[in-house]
Amino acid sequence: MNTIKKNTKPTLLSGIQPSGNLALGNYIGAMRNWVSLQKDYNGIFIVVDMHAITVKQEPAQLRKRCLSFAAQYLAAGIDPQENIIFMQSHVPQHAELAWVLNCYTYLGELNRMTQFKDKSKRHNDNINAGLYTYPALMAADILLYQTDLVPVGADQKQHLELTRDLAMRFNNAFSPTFKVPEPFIPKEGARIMSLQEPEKKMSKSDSNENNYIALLDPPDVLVRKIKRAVTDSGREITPDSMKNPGTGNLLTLFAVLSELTPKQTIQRFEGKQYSELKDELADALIAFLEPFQKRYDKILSEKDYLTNILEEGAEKAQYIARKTLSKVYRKIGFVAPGRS
Ligand code: AQP
Repeated sequence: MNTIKKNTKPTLLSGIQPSGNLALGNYIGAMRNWVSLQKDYNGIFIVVDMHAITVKQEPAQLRKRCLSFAAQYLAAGIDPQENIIFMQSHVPQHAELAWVLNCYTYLGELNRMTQFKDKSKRHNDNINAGLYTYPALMAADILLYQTDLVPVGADQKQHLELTRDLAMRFNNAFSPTFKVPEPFIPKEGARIMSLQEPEKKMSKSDSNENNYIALLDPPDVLVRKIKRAVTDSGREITPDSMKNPGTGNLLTLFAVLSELTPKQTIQRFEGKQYSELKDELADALIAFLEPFQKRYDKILSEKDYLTNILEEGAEKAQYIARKTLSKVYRKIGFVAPGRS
C-alpha cells in the first residue's frame, strides 16, 4: 500500500523585488541563507514583482529582470525540485490577502516605516499609496504560506515585526489563523554598505552603479568598482579598520566570501595596504561570481526550463495560498461562493 509521507519540515519564505540589478548586498543579506537553509525547510522563494512597481519601472526592462531574477535564484543554488519558486503576480491571493491586512493595519504603524521614509525621499515625484502600504503586501506574502522563518537583511526587520504584529492581531481578533513568523538575520553581512557612500546601505536600485556590485557584473567591472570603493584616509589595515564604514565594509565582504570570521580577516590583513585588500577582494569576487554567471547563462539558454519551473511553482503556491485565504475570508465574515 502506498503511504503518503507527511512532510514535517518547517516553511522558509523569502523574496526580492526586481527593482534593479540583483546585488551582492541582496545575496549576502538574504540569498546566501536561502541556499544554506533549504535542506532543513520547505523553501518558498518569490520574485516579488508587485512590490517592484511601488517605484517607477520601465515595462520591458521589468519583464526581463523578473526572469533574470528567477534564473539567478537557481544559479545561486536553490533546488527547484525541493523548493517552490514563482512570480508574485502569478498568485492572485497575495493581492487579495494584502487588501484584508490593509484593513487591519493602522496608519500610525505605516507612518513609522523607515523604508517608506527613505524611498519617499528618493522618489519624491511618485510617493504613491502602494509604496505606503508595501508592508501589508509583504505581510500577506509571508502569512499566506504559514511561514516559520524569513531570511532577510537588517533593513527588513521593521517590516517583519509589523508582519508578526498583524498575524497576532488577526489571530487574537478571530482565532488562530496565521503562524507568527521569525526573522533570520545573518550575524555577518546583514547590512552591506554602498561602495562609494558607505554610510548608506548597498541597494540594487541605486542610480549610481558604482555603489553596488551586481551579481552579473563581468570581471573587469568588478575590479573597477572595488578599486574605486571608498575607504578611510589611512593606508594600512589595523584592528580598528572594521569600525570604519568603507574599509570595514570591504573587510566584511572579504570575510563573508572567504567564510572567515571578522577577527580572522583582520589577522589576515593587519599591516597590509588597502590596495592589497582590494586586490584580494576583487579576486575573491571573481572566483565566486564566475561560476555563478556560467550557471545563470546555462539556465537562461534553456528558456522552457525556467518557464516550467515558474508555472509549477505558481500552481503549488496557489494551492497553499487558497487554503489560507479561504480561512481568512470565512473568519472575517465573507460568504463563501455558491452559498446563500
Ligand atoms: N545592503 C544590504 N545588505 C544586506 N541585505 C540586504 N538586502 C537588501 N539590501 C541589503 C536584503 O535583500 C533582500 C532584498 O529585498 P527587496 O528587494 O525586497 O528590497 P530592499 O530591502 O529594499 O533591497 P534593495 O536592494 O535596497 O532594493 P531597492 O533598491 O529596490 O530598494 C531583503 O532580504 C533585504 O533585507
